[in-house]
Amino acid sequence: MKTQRQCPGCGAVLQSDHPDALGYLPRHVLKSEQDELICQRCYRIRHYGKNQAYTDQWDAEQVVLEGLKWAQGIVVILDLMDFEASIPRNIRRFIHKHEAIIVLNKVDLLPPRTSVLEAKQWAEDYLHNLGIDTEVVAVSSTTGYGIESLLAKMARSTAQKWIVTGVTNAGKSSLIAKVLQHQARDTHLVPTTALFPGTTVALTRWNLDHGLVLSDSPGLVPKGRLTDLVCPDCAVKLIPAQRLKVSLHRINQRSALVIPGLAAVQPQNNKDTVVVGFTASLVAWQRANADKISNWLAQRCGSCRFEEWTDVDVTVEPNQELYIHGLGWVSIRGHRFACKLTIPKGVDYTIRANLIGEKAVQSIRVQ
Ligand SMILES: Nc1nc2c(ncn2[C@@H]2O[C@H](COP(=O)(O)OP(=O)(O)OP(=O)(O)O)[C@@H](O)[C@H]2O)c(=O)[nH]1
Ligand SMILES: [Mg+2]
Ligand SMILES: [Zn+2]
Ligand SMILES: [Zn+2]
Repeated sequence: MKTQRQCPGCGAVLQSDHPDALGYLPRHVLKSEQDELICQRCYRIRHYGKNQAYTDQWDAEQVVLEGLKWAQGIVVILDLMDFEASIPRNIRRFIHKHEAIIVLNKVDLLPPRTSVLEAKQWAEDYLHNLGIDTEVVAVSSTTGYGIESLLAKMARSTAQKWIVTGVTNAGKSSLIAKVLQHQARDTHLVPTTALFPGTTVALTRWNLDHGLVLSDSPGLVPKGRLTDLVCPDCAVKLIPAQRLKVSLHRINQRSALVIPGLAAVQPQNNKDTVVVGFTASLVAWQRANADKISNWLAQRCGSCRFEEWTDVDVTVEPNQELYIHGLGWVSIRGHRFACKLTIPKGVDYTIRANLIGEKAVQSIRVQ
Protein backbone atom coordinates (compact mmCIF):
# COMPACT_ATOMS: atom_id res chain seq x y z
CA MET A 1 0.00 0.00 0.00
CA LYS A 2 1.23 3.49 -0.88
CA THR A 3 1.83 5.54 2.26
CA GLN A 4 0.15 8.91 2.35
CA ARG A 5 2.41 11.91 2.62
CA GLN A 6 1.51 14.65 5.01
CA CYS A 7 2.11 18.38 4.65
CA PRO A 8 4.49 19.16 7.53
CA GLY A 9 3.14 22.74 7.71
CA CYS A 10 -0.54 22.04 8.46
CA GLY A 11 -0.79 18.24 8.70
CA ALA A 12 -3.12 17.77 5.69
CA VAL A 13 -2.62 14.65 3.56
CA LEU A 14 -0.99 15.76 0.29
CA GLN A 15 -3.13 15.14 -2.80
CA SER A 16 -3.37 16.25 -6.45
CA ASP A 17 -7.01 15.55 -7.25
CA HIS A 18 -8.93 18.41 -5.64
CA PRO A 19 -7.36 21.88 -6.02
CA ASP A 20 -9.82 23.43 -3.55
CA ALA A 21 -9.39 20.79 -0.86
CA LEU A 22 -6.79 20.64 1.90
CA GLY A 23 -3.33 19.28 1.06
CA TYR A 24 -3.45 20.09 -2.65
CA LEU A 25 -0.25 20.14 -4.69
CA PRO A 26 0.00 19.93 -8.52
CA ARG A 27 0.74 16.36 -9.59
CA HIS A 28 4.18 17.05 -11.06
CA VAL A 29 5.32 18.64 -7.79
CA LEU A 30 3.91 15.88 -5.63
CA LYS A 31 5.57 13.25 -7.83
CA SER A 32 8.96 14.92 -7.45
CA GLU A 33 11.41 13.36 -5.07
CA GLN A 34 11.67 16.42 -2.84
CA ASP A 35 11.41 15.60 0.87
CA GLU A 36 10.08 18.82 2.22
CA LEU A 37 6.96 19.51 0.23
CA ILE A 38 4.34 21.75 1.76
CA CYS A 39 0.80 22.05 0.40
CA GLN A 40 -0.32 24.92 -1.79
CA ARG A 41 -2.40 26.41 1.01
CA CYS A 42 0.60 26.50 3.39
CA TYR A 43 2.73 27.95 0.59
CA ARG A 44 0.20 30.74 0.04
CA ILE A 45 -0.16 31.46 3.75
CA ARG A 46 3.61 31.62 4.22
CA HIS A 47 4.49 33.63 1.13
CA TYR A 48 1.45 35.79 0.47
CA GLY A 49 -0.24 35.90 3.91
CA LYS A 50 -3.37 34.48 2.25
CA ASN A 51 -6.28 33.93 4.58
CA GLN A 52 -7.36 30.35 4.01
CA ALA A 53 -8.84 29.38 7.32
CA TYR A 54 -10.29 25.98 8.11
CA THR A 55 -12.12 25.42 11.37
CA ASP A 56 -14.24 22.56 12.53
CA GLN A 57 -14.84 22.30 16.25
CA TRP A 58 -15.90 18.66 16.31
CA ASP A 59 -13.01 17.48 14.18
CA ALA A 60 -10.44 19.39 16.20
CA GLU A 61 -11.57 17.97 19.51
CA GLN A 62 -11.67 14.45 18.14
CA VAL A 63 -8.20 14.86 16.69
CA VAL A 64 -6.83 16.03 20.03
CA LEU A 65 -8.45 13.08 21.83
CA GLU A 66 -6.96 10.78 19.19
CA GLY A 67 -3.55 12.40 19.75
CA LEU A 68 -3.89 11.81 23.48
CA LYS A 69 -3.84 8.06 22.86
CA TRP A 70 -0.27 8.48 21.63
CA ALA A 71 0.91 11.33 23.84
CA GLN A 72 2.09 10.90 27.41
CA GLY A 73 1.75 14.60 28.17
CA ILE A 74 -0.34 17.55 27.08
CA VAL A 75 0.62 21.20 26.72
CA VAL A 76 -2.40 23.52 26.78
CA ILE A 77 -1.64 26.94 25.33
CA LEU A 78 -3.64 29.91 26.58
CA ASP A 79 -3.53 33.32 24.92
CA LEU A 80 -2.95 36.05 27.50
CA MET A 81 -4.44 38.67 25.19
CA ASP A 82 -7.72 36.78 24.81
CA PHE A 83 -7.57 34.77 27.98
CA GLU A 84 -11.04 33.40 28.79
CA ALA A 85 -11.83 32.79 25.13
CA SER A 86 -8.67 30.70 24.94
CA ILE A 87 -9.53 28.35 27.82
CA PRO A 88 -10.68 25.16 26.08
CA ARG A 89 -14.19 24.11 27.08
CA ASN A 90 -12.93 20.64 27.97
CA ILE A 91 -9.69 21.69 29.60
CA ARG A 92 -10.30 19.51 32.65
CA ARG A 93 -10.94 16.47 30.49
CA PHE A 94 -7.71 17.12 28.61
CA ILE A 95 -5.48 17.58 31.63
CA HIS A 96 -7.19 15.09 33.91
CA LYS A 97 -5.39 11.85 33.09
CA HIS A 98 -2.17 13.16 31.61
CA GLU A 99 0.97 14.92 32.62
CA ALA A 100 -0.11 18.50 31.81
CA ILE A 101 1.59 21.84 31.38
CA ILE A 102 -0.40 25.04 30.95
CA VAL A 103 1.40 27.69 28.93
CA LEU A 104 0.48 31.38 28.97
CA ASN A 105 1.48 32.69 25.56
CA LYS A 106 1.93 36.18 24.04
CA VAL A 107 3.36 37.81 27.16
CA ASP A 108 5.43 40.06 24.86
CA LEU A 109 2.21 42.01 24.15
CA LEU A 110 1.92 43.24 27.74
CA PRO A 111 2.50 46.98 28.06
CA PRO A 112 5.92 48.20 29.18
CA ARG A 113 6.37 48.27 32.98
CA THR A 114 3.94 45.38 33.39
CA SER A 115 5.50 42.44 35.13
CA VAL A 116 5.19 39.05 33.48
CA LEU A 117 5.14 37.56 36.97
CA GLU A 118 2.03 39.58 37.79
CA ALA A 119 0.33 38.33 34.64
CA LYS A 120 1.33 34.76 35.48
CA GLN A 121 -0.06 35.12 39.01
CA TRP A 122 -3.26 36.62 37.60
CA ALA A 123 -3.70 33.66 35.23
CA GLU A 124 -2.99 31.14 38.02
CA ASP A 125 -5.57 32.84 40.27
CA TYR A 126 -8.08 32.80 37.45
CA LEU A 127 -7.54 29.09 36.82
CA HIS A 128 -7.62 28.38 40.56
CA ASN A 129 -11.15 29.85 40.63
CA LEU A 130 -12.07 27.37 37.90
CA GLY A 131 -10.72 24.54 40.07
CA ILE A 132 -7.47 24.17 38.14
CA ASP A 133 -4.48 24.38 40.44
CA THR A 134 -1.27 24.45 38.50
CA GLU A 135 1.74 26.62 37.84
CA VAL A 136 1.55 28.19 34.39
CA VAL A 137 4.63 28.76 32.24
CA ALA A 138 4.64 32.27 30.79
CA VAL A 139 6.14 32.39 27.28
CA SER A 140 6.35 34.42 24.15
CA SER A 141 6.50 32.27 21.05
CA THR A 142 7.59 35.37 19.18
CA THR A 143 10.55 36.48 21.30
CA GLY A 144 11.40 33.10 22.82
CA TYR A 145 10.83 34.32 26.39
CA GLY A 146 10.13 31.36 28.69
CA ILE A 147 10.97 28.65 26.14
CA GLU A 148 13.92 27.44 28.28
CA SER A 149 11.67 27.17 31.33
CA LEU A 150 9.12 25.21 29.34
CA LEU A 151 11.74 22.78 28.03
CA ALA A 152 13.19 22.39 31.53
CA LYS A 153 9.74 21.59 32.89
CA MET A 154 9.24 18.99 30.19
CA ALA A 155 12.66 17.51 30.88
CA ARG A 156 11.76 17.08 34.57
CA SER A 157 8.69 15.08 33.60
CA THR A 158 8.66 11.39 32.69
CA ALA A 159 6.62 12.19 29.57
CA GLN A 160 8.51 12.48 26.29
CA LYS A 161 5.68 12.55 23.79
CA TRP A 162 3.57 15.70 24.15
CA ILE A 163 0.57 16.98 22.28
CA VAL A 164 0.27 20.76 22.05
CA THR A 165 -3.33 21.91 22.13
CA GLY A 166 -5.35 25.09 22.56
CA VAL A 167 -7.89 27.19 20.71
CA THR A 168 -7.26 28.40 17.18
CA ASN A 169 -4.68 31.16 16.99
CA ALA A 170 -3.40 30.69 20.56
CA GLY A 171 0.09 30.14 19.12
CA LYS A 172 0.55 26.35 19.16
CA SER A 173 2.42 26.19 15.86
CA SER A 174 4.42 29.31 16.71
CA LEU A 175 5.51 27.74 19.98
CA ILE A 176 6.69 24.56 18.27
CA ALA A 177 8.48 26.62 15.59
CA LYS A 178 10.24 28.59 18.34
CA VAL A 179 11.32 25.43 20.14
CA LEU A 180 12.69 24.01 16.86
CA GLN A 181 14.56 27.25 16.26
CA HIS A 182 15.85 27.21 19.84
CA GLN A 183 17.32 23.77 19.27
CA ALA A 184 18.85 24.99 16.00
CA ARG A 185 16.77 22.68 13.86
CA ASP A 186 16.32 23.30 10.17
CA THR A 187 14.06 26.34 10.26
CA HIS A 188 12.65 25.68 6.77
CA LEU A 189 10.79 22.74 8.13
CA VAL A 190 8.47 24.25 10.72
CA PRO A 191 4.72 24.27 11.32
CA THR A 192 2.87 26.93 9.32
CA THR A 193 1.65 29.88 11.40
CA ALA A 194 -0.74 32.62 10.37
CA LEU A 195 -2.35 35.79 11.64
CA PHE A 196 -5.82 34.25 11.42
CA PRO A 197 -7.29 31.18 13.16
CA GLY A 198 -7.68 27.76 11.51
CA THR A 199 -4.22 27.10 10.07
CA THR A 200 -3.26 23.66 11.39
CA VAL A 201 -5.70 20.93 10.30
CA ALA A 202 -4.24 17.63 11.56
CA LEU A 203 -1.61 16.23 13.92
CA THR A 204 2.05 16.59 12.99
CA ARG A 205 5.04 15.37 14.99
CA TRP A 206 8.29 17.18 15.64
CA ASN A 207 11.37 15.39 17.01
CA LEU A 208 13.54 17.36 19.38
CA ASP A 209 16.70 16.80 21.40
CA HIS A 210 16.80 14.10 24.10
CA GLY A 211 13.95 12.07 22.59
CA LEU A 212 11.33 14.78 23.12
CA VAL A 213 8.51 14.74 20.54
CA LEU A 214 5.96 17.56 20.22
CA SER A 215 2.77 17.07 18.26
CA ASP A 216 1.06 20.12 16.76
CA SER A 217 -2.72 19.93 16.52
CA PRO A 218 -5.66 21.74 14.93
CA GLY A 219 -7.04 24.52 17.10
CA LEU A 220 -10.23 24.08 19.09
CA VAL A 221 -12.84 26.65 18.06
CA PRO A 222 -14.15 28.59 21.04
CA LYS A 223 -17.73 29.80 21.32
CA GLY A 224 -18.54 33.47 21.72
CA ARG A 225 -15.29 34.93 20.37
CA LEU A 226 -15.94 38.00 18.27
CA THR A 227 -13.03 37.23 15.97
CA ASP A 228 -14.87 34.09 14.82
CA LEU A 229 -18.09 35.98 14.00
CA VAL A 230 -16.64 38.75 11.84
CA CYS A 231 -15.43 38.41 8.26
CA PRO A 232 -11.80 37.32 7.63
CA ASP A 233 -10.61 40.86 6.87
CA CYS A 234 -12.09 42.17 10.10
CA ALA A 235 -10.74 39.16 12.04
CA VAL A 236 -7.21 40.04 11.02
CA LYS A 237 -7.81 43.57 12.36
CA LEU A 238 -9.18 42.27 15.66
CA ILE A 239 -6.64 39.58 16.46
CA PRO A 240 -4.07 40.77 19.00
CA ALA A 241 -0.79 41.29 17.23
CA GLN A 242 0.53 44.43 18.85
CA ARG A 243 1.40 45.51 22.35
CA LEU A 244 -1.70 46.27 24.37
CA LYS A 245 -3.10 49.69 23.60
CA VAL A 246 -4.00 51.41 26.85
CA SER A 247 -6.19 54.51 26.89
CA LEU A 248 -7.70 56.41 29.80
CA HIS A 249 -11.14 58.02 29.50
CA ARG A 250 -13.47 59.95 31.77
CA ILE A 251 -17.06 59.06 30.97
CA ASN A 252 -20.51 59.73 32.41
CA GLN A 253 -24.13 59.19 31.40
CA ARG A 254 -23.81 61.66 28.54
CA SER A 255 -20.81 59.89 27.11
CA ALA A 256 -19.78 56.34 26.30
CA LEU A 257 -16.86 54.26 25.13
CA VAL A 258 -17.17 52.68 21.72
CA ILE A 259 -15.26 50.56 19.28
CA PRO A 260 -16.97 51.66 16.07
CA GLY A 261 -19.18 48.98 14.53
CA LEU A 262 -18.37 46.48 17.29
CA ALA A 263 -19.13 47.49 20.88
CA ALA A 264 -20.34 50.26 23.20
CA VAL A 265 -20.17 50.73 26.96
CA GLN A 266 -22.54 53.37 28.31
CA PRO A 267 -22.46 54.40 32.00
CA GLN A 268 -25.78 54.20 33.82
CA ASN A 269 -24.85 56.23 36.90
CA ASN A 270 -24.41 59.94 37.05
CA LYS A 271 -20.89 60.08 38.41
CA ASP A 272 -17.87 60.73 36.26
CA THR A 273 -15.90 57.48 36.02
CA VAL A 274 -12.36 56.94 34.87
CA VAL A 275 -12.12 53.81 32.77
CA VAL A 276 -9.12 52.27 31.07
CA GLY A 277 -9.61 50.75 27.64
CA PHE A 278 -7.42 47.90 26.36
CA THR A 279 -7.06 46.31 22.94
CA ALA A 280 -4.08 44.64 21.30
CA SER A 281 -5.37 44.95 17.80
CA LEU A 282 -5.90 47.50 15.05
CA VAL A 283 -9.07 48.81 16.72
CA ALA A 284 -9.24 51.06 19.80
CA TRP A 285 -11.70 52.27 22.42
CA GLN A 286 -12.82 55.86 21.95
CA ARG A 287 -15.08 58.27 23.80
CA ALA A 288 -18.36 59.09 22.11
CA ASN A 289 -21.42 61.18 22.75
CA ALA A 290 -24.13 58.95 24.31
CA ASP A 291 -26.73 60.29 21.83
CA LYS A 292 -24.60 59.12 18.93
CA ILE A 293 -23.95 55.52 20.03
CA SER A 294 -26.24 54.03 17.40
CA ASN A 295 -24.41 55.99 14.68
CA TRP A 296 -21.09 54.61 15.91
CA LEU A 297 -22.43 51.06 16.05
CA ALA A 298 -23.90 51.44 12.56
CA GLN A 299 -20.38 51.86 11.18
CA ARG A 300 -20.06 48.14 10.76
CA CYS A 301 -18.60 46.13 7.98
CA GLY A 302 -21.14 44.77 5.49
CA SER A 303 -19.31 41.44 5.10
CA CYS A 304 -19.36 40.45 8.79
CA ARG A 305 -21.75 37.66 9.68
CA PHE A 306 -23.42 38.95 12.84
CA GLU A 307 -26.92 40.31 12.36
CA GLU A 308 -28.11 41.64 15.68
CA TRP A 309 -26.92 43.45 18.77
CA THR A 310 -27.36 42.41 22.41
CA ASP A 311 -27.79 44.96 25.21
CA VAL A 312 -26.91 43.87 28.74
CA ASP A 313 -26.84 45.72 32.04
CA VAL A 314 -23.57 45.03 33.75
CA THR A 315 -22.07 46.11 37.08
CA VAL A 316 -18.33 46.15 37.47
CA GLU A 317 -16.70 46.54 40.88
CA PRO A 318 -13.54 48.62 41.44
CA ASN A 319 -10.42 46.75 40.29
CA GLN A 320 -12.46 44.61 37.97
CA GLU A 321 -12.77 44.77 34.25
CA LEU A 322 -15.31 43.96 31.60
CA TYR A 323 -13.72 41.75 28.99
CA ILE A 324 -15.36 41.13 25.61
CA HIS A 325 -14.16 37.86 24.13
CA GLY A 326 -12.12 38.37 20.99
CA LEU A 327 -12.07 42.16 21.25
CA GLY A 328 -10.60 43.78 24.37
CA TRP A 329 -11.62 45.07 27.76
CA VAL A 330 -12.37 48.12 29.90
CA SER A 331 -11.13 48.35 33.42
CA ILE A 332 -12.78 50.40 36.13
CA ARG A 333 -10.72 52.34 38.66
CA GLY A 334 -12.33 54.06 41.62
CA HIS A 335 -15.93 53.13 42.23
CA ARG A 336 -18.59 50.61 41.28
CA PHE A 337 -19.64 51.09 37.68
CA ALA A 338 -23.03 50.24 36.22
CA CYS A 339 -23.24 50.30 32.47
CA LYS A 340 -25.12 49.13 29.43
CA LEU A 341 -22.96 46.95 27.23
CA THR A 342 -23.86 46.59 23.55
CA ILE A 343 -22.11 43.83 21.63
CA PRO A 344 -22.93 41.64 18.62
CA LYS A 345 -25.32 38.82 19.49
CA GLY A 346 -23.45 35.61 20.24
CA VAL A 347 -20.35 37.30 21.67
CA ASP A 348 -19.46 36.45 25.28
CA TYR A 349 -18.26 38.81 27.97
CA THR A 350 -16.69 38.21 31.38
CA ILE A 351 -16.20 40.34 34.48
CA ARG A 352 -12.85 39.56 35.98
CA ALA A 353 -10.07 40.93 38.20
CA ASN A 354 -7.85 43.53 36.54
CA LEU A 355 -5.04 42.02 34.52
CA ILE A 356 -2.95 45.16 34.24
CA GLY A 357 -1.76 46.88 37.40
CA GLU A 358 -1.57 50.61 38.07
CA LYS A 359 2.04 51.07 36.93
CA ALA A 360 1.26 50.58 33.25
CA VAL A 361 -1.51 53.14 33.42
CA GLN A 362 0.08 55.88 35.55
CA SER A 363 1.75 57.86 32.79
CA ILE A 364 -1.26 57.85 30.45
CA ARG A 365 -3.30 61.05 30.08
CA VAL A 366 -7.08 61.05 30.24
CA GLN A 367 -8.59 61.39 26.74
N1 LIG B 1 3.01 38.77 19.69
C1 LIG B 1 2.89 37.44 19.69
N2 LIG B 1 2.23 36.83 18.69
C2 LIG B 1 2.16 35.49 18.73
C3 LIG B 1 2.74 34.70 19.75
N3 LIG B 1 2.49 33.40 19.50
C4 LIG B 1 1.79 33.38 18.34
N4 LIG B 1 1.60 34.63 17.88
C5 LIG B 1 0.86 35.02 16.69
O1 LIG B 1 -0.44 34.47 16.77
C6 LIG B 1 -0.89 34.09 15.48
C7 LIG B 1 -1.35 32.64 15.49
O2 LIG B 1 -0.24 31.81 15.70
P1 LIG B 1 -0.26 30.27 15.28
O3 LIG B 1 0.99 29.67 15.83
O4 LIG B 1 -0.56 30.10 13.85
O5 LIG B 1 -1.51 29.78 16.16
P2 LIG B 1 -2.11 28.31 16.27
O6 LIG B 1 -2.51 28.13 17.69
O7 LIG B 1 -1.17 27.30 15.71
O8 LIG B 1 -3.42 28.46 15.36
P3 LIG B 1 -4.25 27.33 14.54
O9 LIG B 1 -3.30 26.50 13.76
O10 LIG B 1 -5.15 28.17 13.72
O11 LIG B 1 -5.01 26.56 15.58
C8 LIG B 1 0.28 34.35 14.52
O12 LIG B 1 0.08 35.61 13.92
C9 LIG B 1 1.47 34.41 15.45
O13 LIG B 1 2.50 35.23 14.97
C10 LIG B 1 3.43 35.39 20.80
O14 LIG B 1 3.95 34.83 21.76
N5 LIG B 1 3.47 36.77 20.71
MG1 LIG C 1 -1.38 26.01 14.15
ZN1 LIG D 1 -0.09 22.51 4.50
ZN1 LIG E 1 -16.05 42.47 8.28
